[in-house]
Amino acid sequence: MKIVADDRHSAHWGKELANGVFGPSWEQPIRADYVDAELSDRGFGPPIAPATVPDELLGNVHSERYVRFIDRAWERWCEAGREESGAALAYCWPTAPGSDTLSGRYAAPDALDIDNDPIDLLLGLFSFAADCSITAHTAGAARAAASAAFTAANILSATPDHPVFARCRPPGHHAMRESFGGYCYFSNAAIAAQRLRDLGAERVAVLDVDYHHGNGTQQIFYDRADVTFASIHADPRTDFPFYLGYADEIGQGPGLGANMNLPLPSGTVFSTWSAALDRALSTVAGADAIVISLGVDTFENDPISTFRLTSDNFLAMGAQLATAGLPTMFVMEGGYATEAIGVNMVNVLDGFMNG
Ligand code: OKP
Ligand code: ZN
Repeated sequence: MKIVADDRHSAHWGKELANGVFGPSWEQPIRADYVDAELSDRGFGPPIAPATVPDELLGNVHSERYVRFIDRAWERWCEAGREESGAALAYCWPTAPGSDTLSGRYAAPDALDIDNDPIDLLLGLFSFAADCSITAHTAGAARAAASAAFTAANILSATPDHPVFARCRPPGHHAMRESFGGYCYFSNAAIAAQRLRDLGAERVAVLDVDYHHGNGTQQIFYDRADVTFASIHADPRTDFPFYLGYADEIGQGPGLGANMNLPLPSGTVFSTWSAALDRALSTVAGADAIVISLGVDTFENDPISTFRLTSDNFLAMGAQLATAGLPTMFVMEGGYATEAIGVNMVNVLDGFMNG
C-alpha cells in the first residue's frame, strides 16, 4: 500500500465550543503522529509527499469564494483586532429564510466581498457548527490534507492495483460545498473522487465508515449519478451532525438512488456494523474506483462516540472492505482515542492488504 502524508498539518490545532466551553479541539496534531508512527513500525511507507492540489479543483468541489474565505479568514479576524483569542469562530448563522436544510444549500448573497464584508457575517455564512474554528495555520493544513487526497487519487489512477492511504489532517467529510464544521474545511474524499472522475473513472463510489455522517461529501454529490455516496454512522437523531444522515436521504435529480445512509444506534457492535457494511458494499459494486472515508471513531474507547468496535474488529473491517475487489484509496477522517488511533487505522489497512 502506498502512503501519502506530510507534516504541514502540525501547526493547525483548532479550538471548539463544547458543552459551553471554548477550548482545544479533540482533533489535535498528535493524532497524525500516532498514525505515522504505527505506519512506520508496521512497514508501511515511506510516505510520499503530496503534489499541490490545484485551485481549480478546490474551487470546483467547493467554490472559489469559499476557498478564498478559508485562505483569508484568519487575516480578516486579526484585522478586527482579535488575534489574542487564538481562533476565529462564528457566532451568528443564517437560519430558515432561504435555507434548505436537507441539501445544506442556502441562498448566500451573490455580491459577497471576502475582503470587506464583516468577518462575523462571513464566518456564519461559511460554517455550520461551533466545534470548528480557524487559526493562523488552518488554511495551510487544510490545503495540505486536500493535496494528500488529490495525490492519492493521481497515484490510484495511474496504478489501480495498488491501494493508497492519504493520511489527511484535518479531516474532510463534514465540509460542505461552502461550509466548514465538524473539524473539516475541505472535503478531502470529495476532492479525491472528483479527481478520479477527471482522470477518466466513469463511476466513483465514496464509502464513509467514520462514526459520524459525512454530510459534506453527501451534499457535494447529492444530485449526481457519477459519484455514489454510502455512509454507515451514528443515528443523527442522537449524534452530530444531527440534521443530515437519515435513511430517507437517497439523492435527488440525476443523483436519485446514488446516496445511501445506514444510521445505526448507540452501542452498536461489530456484528451489526459489519452487516451494514455488506449492504453498503452492494451499492458500490460496479464502480470504477472507491474512496473510503476512514474514521476509526467507531472504536469502543472513543471519547466522543458510542459504538463498540474493538481494535481487532478494524482488521476484520479492512478484510471485508477488500472483498469489493475495486481500485481503492483511503482518506483519513476521525478517531479521537488518540493513543489507539494508530493501531486502529493501520489495522484497517493491514486487514485490507492481508486479511
Ligand atoms: C468529526 B469527524 C463533542 C464533539 C463535537 C462533533 C464531532 C465532529 C467529528 N463535543 N464535534 O467526523 O470525526
Ligand atoms: Zn467522526
